[in-house]
Formats: sequence, C-alpha cells, structure tokens
Amino acid sequence: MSVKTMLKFVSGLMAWGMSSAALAAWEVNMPVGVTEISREVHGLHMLIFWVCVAIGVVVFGAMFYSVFAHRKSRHPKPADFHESTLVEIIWTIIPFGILIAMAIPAAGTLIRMEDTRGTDMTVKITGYQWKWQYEYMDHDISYFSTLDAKSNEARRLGSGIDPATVDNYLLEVDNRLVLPVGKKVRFLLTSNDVIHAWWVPDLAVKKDAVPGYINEMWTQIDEPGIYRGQCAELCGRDHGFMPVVVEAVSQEDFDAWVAGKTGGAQEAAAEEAVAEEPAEASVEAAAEPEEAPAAEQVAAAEAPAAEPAAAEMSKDELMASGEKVYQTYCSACHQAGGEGLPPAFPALKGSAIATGDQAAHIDIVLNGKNAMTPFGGTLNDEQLAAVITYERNAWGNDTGDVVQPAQIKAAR
Ligand code: HEC
Ligand SMILES: [Cu+2]
Repeated sequence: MSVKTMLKFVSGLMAWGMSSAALAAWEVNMPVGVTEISREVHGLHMLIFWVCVAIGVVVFGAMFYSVFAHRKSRHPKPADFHESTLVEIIWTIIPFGILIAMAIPAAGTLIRMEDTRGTDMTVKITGYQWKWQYEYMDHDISYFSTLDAKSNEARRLGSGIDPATVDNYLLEVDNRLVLPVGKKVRFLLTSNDVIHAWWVPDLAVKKDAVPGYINEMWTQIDEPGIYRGQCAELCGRDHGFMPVVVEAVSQEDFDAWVAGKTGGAQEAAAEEAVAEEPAEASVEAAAEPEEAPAAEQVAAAEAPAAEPAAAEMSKDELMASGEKVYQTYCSACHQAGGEGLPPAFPALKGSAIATGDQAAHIDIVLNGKNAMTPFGGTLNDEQLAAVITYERNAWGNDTGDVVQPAQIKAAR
C-alpha cells in the first residue's frame, strides 16, 4: 500500500465518522487553485512533501534497521568506534544538496509572485476591524465587504440558528470582490487599525495588511467562479468574522458590473431600492465613491433627479433597508431587538436619543462617541438615513418621523 493510498484510507476512515456535509467538504491537501501561481505553489508543496517523505523513509529506515540488526541480544558487546571525517562530510553535503535543489524552483516561484509589473488593473484593499474595503483605482469604485447577514445572525450566542443550515457559514460577504478573469490584477494592501492578512487559498495569495505600510501582490484568475478565504492574522475579537470572497467573472460581465457601479448606479440604486432587496441596493450604493466634483456636475446636469443624496425615500423603503443595515452594522453591540447590553452598550429601544431630537441621533451615528463607532465613513447617506429611521420606529420607538438622505448629507 503506497503512502498516498494509506493516507487516503486513514482520512477516509475519519471522514466516515462525520456527517455527509463534512464528508463532501473533506479535503486534506491544499487546493490546486485557479491561477498559474497557485498551481506552481501546489506543485512545489507536493515536490517538497515527497522529498520529506523520502528523507523520512531513509532516516527512519536506517534507524529501525539499526535498532533491529544491532540489538543487544545479537551484539552483547557493542561496537566501539568514533569520528569518521568521510561520514561527516557526506552527511553535510547531502542535506546541503537537497536544500539547494529545493531552493531553486522555490526561488523562481517567489520571484514570479513578487513581480507586479504589467498589471491590467489595481485594487486597493484595506483591512478594518472587522471588514475589508475594496477600492478599484482604475474605475472609481469603492465599497466595504462585511460578513453576510445570515452568518452574522447565526454566529450569535443563543441565536437558535444551526450554523449547518447556513450556506457558506462565515465564508460569505455582503459585497464580493468582483474581478475579471484572464487579467493581471495588482493589489495594494494596507490596514486602517491593526494587522490583518488577506488570504484566498485558491489564488495562492496571502499577505499581511499592516497599518502605515502598503504591501503589493497580484493575481490572474483563469476560471470564473467564487473563491473564498479569510483574514489570516489574529486581529481581535471578530477575526473569524471577516471573510474574503472573490467573484471572478468574464470581462463582459465585469464591464457590465463596473457600468452598474459607476454610470448607471444612481438609476439602478433608485430602481432596486423599491425592488425586493432594498438593503442590497443601498449597500451597493455605498460602494459609490465620493464622486469627483466634475463627475458630479456632469451627473447632475444629465440626470438631476437621480442624484442619490437628494432622492427622497419612502418610509417603507427606509425601514426595510434600515433593518438590514442595523442587523449588519449595529446589532453586535445594540442587539437585534434594540435591547442593548447595558451598561456597556445602551438599549436603543426607548432610548432618549433614538426617540428624541433627530440632530443628536444623526450626530452620534455619524461621529460616534466613546465606544460607539463613528459610521460616517463606513455607511453612505441612504444607509445612514435608513438605519436611523429604523431605530426611531422599531421596537416600539414610534416617533413616526423619517430621516432623509439629504439630512445626513447636510449633517456631514
Ligand atoms: C462597537 C459597538 C457599537 C456598535 C457596532 C454600534 N454602537 Fe451605537 N453605541 C455604542 C455605545 C458604547 C454607545 C454609548 C456611547 C456613549 O454614550 O458613551 C452607543 C450609543 C448609540 C446611540 C445613543 C443611544 C443612547 O441612548 O445613548 C445610538 C442612537 C446608537 N448608538 C446608534 C447606533 C447605530 C445606528 C449603529 C449602527 C450603524 C450603532 N450604534 C453601532 C456602541 C456601538
Ligand atoms: Cu483581520
């Protein structure tokens, strides 16, 4: 039985004891991946694995043979010999040769991994506690990517939701990083707070995001698909809740996506806001960068009614979208039912601020206060208006009033 089949047998036995879902996901080796680099990395990994296996067989073989052949019952009087220069030279030269033989292909791959020349586009990735921001430098697109609402709900203590019923539990986000296949994409990687690491095994891309530094890496994906990864640097309480999801699409689909995010975004956002998934639309709208003044003028001239911050939203829209924003961004501290976790996190249900003056409410959400995170930089006007409206009317907080995106814009 070869080592490989033996490993398969043992892992098979272990998997047999698990549920069928775990069985389907059972894979002991690292993935081959979908880029030239990931295939090279996998090849190196296998090469070095087999070198280690061969060394192990030789070393343990010599050891077990000696233990057996020279045991005390056979040789009551042990041999008595000392230094052998020849043996010492041999056992220095052989490992040295092996190391060099392994370093040559490894260095080649490392150099290719570092070679960010000739890239077709650049995405800046910023790590936050606990989410990622993606900025498309060539397209004026920027958005945040956070744990999707379903996983976020199920992960809570006492949520009553079985994580096994959540698709891609802790490996799904609200906004994926969309990339075209066949294009060399450069990543600029940094962090806004502590050290994170951006890691997608299928792309063989993994690097630390360090505050104050910009790291560079690249990928070129061959096959359309969805590739999942995680933050790979212990970065605090919610380290396990900031997955990375890359969606590789054809160039045409990518172009359409870009068009949707930039040019057509306003109309699309307005249309989608009334469609079935309002929060998605508003999250997508969040992806809109602060438009350059020139672009804004053009947009305003061409379609003045579609300017996002000025668009009035109905109370129903605000409430529906606000609930999703609330569950994603606020419920970790203030809890799903607004009851908070006093004394650290105040209840919003019945809170004087959430039922009092709108300006004070807008101010604390925009600018934060003590342990309350400022959301002015994370959420856009629509999202903020929605979540504040939601807080003012949910859980029996029936102020009956609404906050419009224009008010947020004015308060910024
Ligand atoms: C990291 C935890 C945390 C998150 C996430 C968070 N908050 Fe808070 N929030 C706080 C804390 C702490 C306070 C109390 C601040 C103080 O008064 O010192 C607070 C206070 C508030 C208050 C004032 C309540 C009162 O009666 O004093 C409002 C309104 C509020 N938060 C809204 C939000 C909204 C909207 C979100 C999501 C967009 C959110 N919070 C997310 C921690 C959080
Ligand atoms: Cu992290």
